[in-house]
Amino acid sequence: PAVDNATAVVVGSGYGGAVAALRLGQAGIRTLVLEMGRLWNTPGADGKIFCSTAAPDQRSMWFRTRTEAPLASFLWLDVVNKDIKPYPGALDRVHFDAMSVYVGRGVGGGSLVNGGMAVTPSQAYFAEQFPTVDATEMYGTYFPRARAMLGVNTVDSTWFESTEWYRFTRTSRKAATNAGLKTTFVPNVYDFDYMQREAAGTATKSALAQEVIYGNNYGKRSLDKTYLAAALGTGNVTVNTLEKVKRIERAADGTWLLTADRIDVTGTVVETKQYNCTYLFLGGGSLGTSELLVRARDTGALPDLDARVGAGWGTNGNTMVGRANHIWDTTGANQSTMPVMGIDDWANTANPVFAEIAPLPIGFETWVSLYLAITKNPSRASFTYDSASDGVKLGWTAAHSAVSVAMAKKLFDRINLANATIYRYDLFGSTSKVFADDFCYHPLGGCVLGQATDDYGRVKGTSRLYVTDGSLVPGNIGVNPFVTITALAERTMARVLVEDTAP
Ligand code: FAE
Repeated sequence: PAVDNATAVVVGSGYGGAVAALRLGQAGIRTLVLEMGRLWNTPGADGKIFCSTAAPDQRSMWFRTRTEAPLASFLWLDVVNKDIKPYPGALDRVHFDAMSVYVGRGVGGGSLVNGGMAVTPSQAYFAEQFPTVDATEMYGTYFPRARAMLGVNTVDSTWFESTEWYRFTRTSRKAATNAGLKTTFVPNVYDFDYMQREAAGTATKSALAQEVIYGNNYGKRSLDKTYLAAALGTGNVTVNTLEKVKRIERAADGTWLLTADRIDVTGTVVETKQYNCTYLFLGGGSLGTSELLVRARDTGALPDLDARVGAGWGTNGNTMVGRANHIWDTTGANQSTMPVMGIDDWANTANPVFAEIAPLPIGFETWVSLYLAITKNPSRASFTYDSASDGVKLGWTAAHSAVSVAMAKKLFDRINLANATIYRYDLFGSTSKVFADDFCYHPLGGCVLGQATDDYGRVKGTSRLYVTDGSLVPGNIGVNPFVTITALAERTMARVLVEDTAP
């Protein structure tokens, strides 16, 4: 095939990819972004770009015949999932042996489908996880830069205390307070002024219309509206969609050679393309980047990559759980999809947990308090190359997940005891499963900063190859990860543009 040229190529358009694209474009560097998902800017027959969780269609999930929502059932009935037509939908669930991982697909990556929670970790825990990074500089420069660019804001507390849309949060807060636990407001990138107008009936509903994991039609400042819009605005950045990078190798002249499959909306490969570039930035996320690098090392394309490429992977200690409230403690039929509060027990060194109070936005009273717990699970797993599938396997086991469950259980047993309440057994599939131990939203690691890369994301054992995404984070960051990923990418770009690309 003919080879297209760009000075820099960025693989993926999530947080890491979007930061790289903007800063390269601003530096006047001709940059091409390759994204395997589609661009979400065209309304379907119903006039909407994305579908809601209540009525999922082909736009919901990445090439599926049936949706695979995180809550598999309600009262043990499979009321949640629907048959759909295979299509490059916005949410993917990637299955490994003992863990499946939710990721976003499309221009904007995870920002299209996530809950928008924009949390900065405590400086002490950040320093513990990244001992070689100057934490003062991160908290003085790069975290504020990331938050400003991402459009982080916080719910108005007066409105929060009175609106029906956050009754579920207040009910969970009461239960936590009864157990002597601390709660804290969690910032978000969803525009809370817009949400208040939704509630007042003066704006089209999105967060208040069950839209979130399959995309938000309004209100959310996803990356296509922030970093990526600014990147395109530089005039130096182009984005090619529905192109999946398969292979990276070094050309004889030392430049990078990439091979990518272009698919159509049925998933058929319509073209195999080649690209040539001087600088290569990997922003395919923890799964995408780890797979590309492990494959490159273990097929011999880049044999000098560090042995730690593929290692240091974790789930951020994720586990979900539901509690049943008393009949008088209602959670409300109307629930905003954007979480705004967490139970913060991270300082409890015997059992650190940070649990987001999650909605169950299904339009009727359920008395369920749902939580996404982030636990300080120290388990780590590795990706290994699988030549039979030319893909990777992930060594995460059920025993690894059991550590997260045990930590979350300690916290929620405490809450149940203090409130004389019980768990819900009907939410996560046909068995009486209380804790969701088989999926996660926060894949982290696989190319850990300072291990498989230098302290700025430069991949060891080669040159002009950079990682800017969640694979840099060593398996756990104690809070929802995208602000950290964005801030680390800002730090890498500030350094690399000065030291590596100067003429
Ligand atoms: P990511 O955003 O996943 O972007 C990677 C991009 O690269 C994707 O668009 C891929 O399609 C693309 N790609 C991958 N491989 C290739 C390839 N070979 N060729 C071409 N393109 C490729 O990576 N985090 C929070 O902080 N707060 C939340 O509230 C939150 N809620 C979440 C809810 C859900 C349902 C999910 C799935 C995630 C949530 N997360 C949340 C996690 C967050 O979205 C995730 O950490 C970041 O998106 C990771 O950013 P990266 O840049 O690493």
